[in-house]
Amino acid sequence: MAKLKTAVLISGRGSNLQALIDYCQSENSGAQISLVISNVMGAAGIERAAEAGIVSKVIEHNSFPNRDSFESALTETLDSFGIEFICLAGFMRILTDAFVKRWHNKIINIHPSLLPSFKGLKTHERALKKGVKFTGCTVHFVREEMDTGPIIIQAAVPILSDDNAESLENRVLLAEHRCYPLALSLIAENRVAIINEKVSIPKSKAPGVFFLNPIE
Ligand code: 4DW
Ligand code: GAR
Repeated sequence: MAKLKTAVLISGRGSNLQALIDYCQSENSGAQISLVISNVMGAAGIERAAEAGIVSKVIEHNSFPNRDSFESALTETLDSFGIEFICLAGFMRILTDAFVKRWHNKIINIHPSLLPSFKGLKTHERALKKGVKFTGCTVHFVREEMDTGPIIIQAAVPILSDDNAESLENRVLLAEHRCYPLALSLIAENRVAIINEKVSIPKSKAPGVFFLNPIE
């Protein structure tokens, strides 16, 4: 079976890109990363792509007069590589309605909270401030409205009493690196259906228990 030709869009560190690269390097992966695009020059993720022998392009939003012309450049590049699917991995530019429509059900994003809680930025600071005992991460299809769209997979991560934003970020990142490749693999294997804007993954297993935090 042909592998799903995937582009990963980044703006920075690229640790989720790395997790996707590692998954796609396994022989029986259903997806391949054909292109990495960064809107930020010098983003660390570009180096990760190079090390894996993946072509990367820097398309700086700053060098375009508006969002539409920036996105035309994105689309032109994506089309020239025959890209079929897009993963946003720490990509920090809002995509316009037109772009999201053009790629309907073909763009996913990873977000460092249990959506719909803590949309937007500074998720870990806000989760700590609220005092919730679990946070986590979410992989979801991208819709016009930011941080919405059918949820594919979530991981719950406990918040410990001595956590700060950095320790919590590190724990959530471990979960992100498990979830993102899993979500892409489920999609590439055609196991993800969207019915009435909800994801259904037939025959997937769920933990089927509850978790306490704290315990005793
Ligand atoms: C996201 C949402 C908003 C901003 C940055 C990231 C989350 C993921 C995402 C990226 N692009 C998206 C999404 C999404 O969920 N839905 C759509 N597009 N449609 C954000 O506010 N970015 C601002 C710039 C920040 C910066 O450059 O530092 C912006 O003005 O684009
Ligand atoms: C990740 O924690 C990702 O969930 C988050 O940015 C980080 C990127 O790290 N994304 C968002 O906040 C989207 N709104 P990475 O570059 O190491 O993958």
